[in-house]
Amino acid sequence: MFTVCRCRFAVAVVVVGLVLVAGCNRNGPPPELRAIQDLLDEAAGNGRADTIRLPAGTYLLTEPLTYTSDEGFGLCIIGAGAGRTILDGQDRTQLLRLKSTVAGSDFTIRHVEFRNGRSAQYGGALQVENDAAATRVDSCAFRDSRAGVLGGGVHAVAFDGEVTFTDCVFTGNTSADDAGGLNASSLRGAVTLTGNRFEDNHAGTMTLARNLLHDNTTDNVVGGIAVATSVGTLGIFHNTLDANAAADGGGISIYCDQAGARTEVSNNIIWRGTPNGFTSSGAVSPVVAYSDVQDGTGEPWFGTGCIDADPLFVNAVGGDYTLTSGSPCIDAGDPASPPDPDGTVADMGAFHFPQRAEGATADGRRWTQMGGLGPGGREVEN
Ligand SMILES: [Ca+2]
Ligand SMILES: [Ca+2]
Repeated sequence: MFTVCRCRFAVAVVVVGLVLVAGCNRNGPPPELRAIQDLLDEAAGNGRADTIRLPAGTYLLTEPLTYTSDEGFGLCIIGAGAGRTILDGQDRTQLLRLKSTVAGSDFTIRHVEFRNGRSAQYGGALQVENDAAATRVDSCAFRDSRAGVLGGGVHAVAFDGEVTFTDCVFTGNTSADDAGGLNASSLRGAVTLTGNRFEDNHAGTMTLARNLLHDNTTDNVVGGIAVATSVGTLGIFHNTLDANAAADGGGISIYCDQAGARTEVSNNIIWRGTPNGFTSSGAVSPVVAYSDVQDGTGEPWFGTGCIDADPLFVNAVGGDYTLTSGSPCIDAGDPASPPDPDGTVADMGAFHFPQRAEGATADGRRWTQMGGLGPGGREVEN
């Protein structure tokens, strides 16, 4: 699906076929890691866009790979696939740190697995600060990493740039403070998180669209989705949350610092949040619409189209959060939302229940069931 490099400029450096040497070098990082760091250093100042390809293999890091640049050109880092190209911090080092302050320096990271990262502060596995350009992370896995402050798996922040995570897996990450899986924010840009999977991350996670979050736990606030904004607009659509627990805000928690902030929360399933499914604080009191929220009935935020009924997942215990045919969430989303790929009214939650055979939609378009992140796959139009 993601085979086309999104660098804004022509690819200038392509490195393939690095020879991997297993184990560590007592006198420093092994040669293949030194070679990668050399490429990053060169890319940071060569006045053009670069792509660095990481061949399949397990890279045992003893110090982070770093890239700090003030040139307005992009950087792509592309692996052979999560599970094939693995950066392993051996429980002692952060894995990758990227930083830029200028426009045009888009970062793309794709098909890489990050695991066993450690950071005393931010981003146990990956730390990205891209103030004025886009950060896009596609089809990566973040596992078993830990941060001392924020973003056990990933810490990705921007002032004006957009931050996008698509089809990533976050599992077993921990932070001592907040955001066990992912901390992503942009002061004036957009944060878009689509099709990601969050499992067993400890502390909060933040997400927006079509994410599945279950069994996340924190001792602080927010087990599932934590979103904060000062004056921006937040949209939280088509997420499925189940069995997320926190001291407060087990499912979704929204904080709006100033009255100018806007929020839209609709088409979600928020089930078994402990102690509650939804909380908000700050200058704005968001209203949830067209969502299935356990114990939401009577709450001031329980708005138009909301229901409080068992979503009838196929097998929540087994991690299958697709809907059974009797689910009250089917066709219960906002009628004004884009229709499901099968042409019917939007279902609540991350996975829609297909009511028509593949290839047949009401308006003649075709759609195909894809093997996606959920056990039932996701559906895409084509
Ligand atoms: Ca460059
Ligand atoms: Ca539907």
